[in-house]
Amino acid sequence: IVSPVLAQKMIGNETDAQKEKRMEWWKDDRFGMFIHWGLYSGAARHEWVKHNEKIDNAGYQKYFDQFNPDLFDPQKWAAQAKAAGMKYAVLTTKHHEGFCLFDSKYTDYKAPNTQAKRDLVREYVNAFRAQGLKIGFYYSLLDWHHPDYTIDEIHPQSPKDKSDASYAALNKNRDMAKYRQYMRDQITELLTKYGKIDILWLDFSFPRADGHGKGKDEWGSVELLKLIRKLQPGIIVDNRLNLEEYKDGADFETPEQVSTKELLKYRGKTWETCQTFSGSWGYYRDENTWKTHRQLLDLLITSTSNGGNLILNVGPTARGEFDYRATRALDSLSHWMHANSTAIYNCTYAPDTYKAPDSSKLTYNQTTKRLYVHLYNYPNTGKLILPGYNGKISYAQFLNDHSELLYKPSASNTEDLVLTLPAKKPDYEIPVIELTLTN
Ligand code: JFZ
Repeated sequence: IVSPVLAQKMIGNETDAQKEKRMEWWKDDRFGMFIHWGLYSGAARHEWVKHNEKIDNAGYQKYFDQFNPDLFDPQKWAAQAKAAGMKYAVLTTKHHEGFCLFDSKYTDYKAPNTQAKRDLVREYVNAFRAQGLKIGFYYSLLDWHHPDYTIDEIHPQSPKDKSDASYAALNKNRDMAKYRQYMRDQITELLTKYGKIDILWLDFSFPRADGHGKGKDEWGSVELLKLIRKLQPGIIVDNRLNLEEYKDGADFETPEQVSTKELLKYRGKTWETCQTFSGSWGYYRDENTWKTHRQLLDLLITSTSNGGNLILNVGPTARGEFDYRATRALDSLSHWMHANSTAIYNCTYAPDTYKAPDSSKLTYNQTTKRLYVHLYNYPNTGKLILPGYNGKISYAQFLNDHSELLYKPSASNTEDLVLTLPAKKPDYEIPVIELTLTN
């Protein structure tokens, strides 16, 4: 818990009003696509495979040698994201494995030196920008390949013996000051060579009392954030730089893989929950834990109904395609969003005066004064009670086809309204009713 006094420490001098303006599009857009793609996509068993299986650089080399994304078609990625109603994307330019999808002057460990022979980040930027999507970069602070990155608690070569002496022996030729410069140089490349970048997603901090973790001092977080703001004044930055003591040390919170129940706690904050289709972020061929369409919809609706964003992750294959399971999941979301996105974009949680009807969740557009009732269980009675809504609404319709829904005051409790619903549920997993509010 950060005390309010400490939280007043500032790195820059932006006012609250300026920040609100800068964040406006992001809050309105609500829904984005995360893309985790790298050499680990070839191993196809988790983006942490290098760490999980304690593979050294030599042992990992085969994934670099094999990398050949012959089906990579970023226009197709962008079209799939856009069809699903996603408004922005965030691509891993470098994940913990250290491999860079972009053409960096500061390393040979990059896509142009593989069979891909080109800057894949540039192609992503061009394709997504052309479709009107906002552009985000994920950049890993951790680096399990760089020779100057010190071996710590979270590293493939972390020692079994946790004594300071064994860490010191492993790190005698490693220099974090040089690694910090490497990060500044690469982030400068990313933020100067690709035009306007809308989001930077830095990942992640793990400060430890025993000194074998990493946080703001190891990353040089304050200096890094100043550099980022100087190069891209409009950019939106996540909260994983370990700058919690600064009021402007982050733009949004990042509740990761949390349940929809937990999202209720984030009301009133600025946040984006990041979620996977299947559990792993990188392509994991044999994973059998794919979320259902209903679970994905619930994440999207619950995020909006608690005033936050959802960034849903795709892990493309080593050939550069979204696999069929991801494609099917996106197709189902497209079907729902085509008809119901008005209940997501520019929406947030409803004022407390509106109680959610049975088995429903509410979203609310303050500008248009519309309330959206997401029907998790379609009533087989043909009736839906709107509790305490008498006098509060002037019109009701399904959102998907704008067909009128008739209502009248309840006979038993005149505060309530009773909506008449058709016997046949509209062809959406979770149909949405739009209520026009009288004020
Ligand atoms: C990180 C990565 O390690 C992971 O591979 C993926 O990229 C994800 C989006 O972010 O995972 C984290 C980072 C921070 C926390 C948990 C998982 N955390 O602070 O709880």
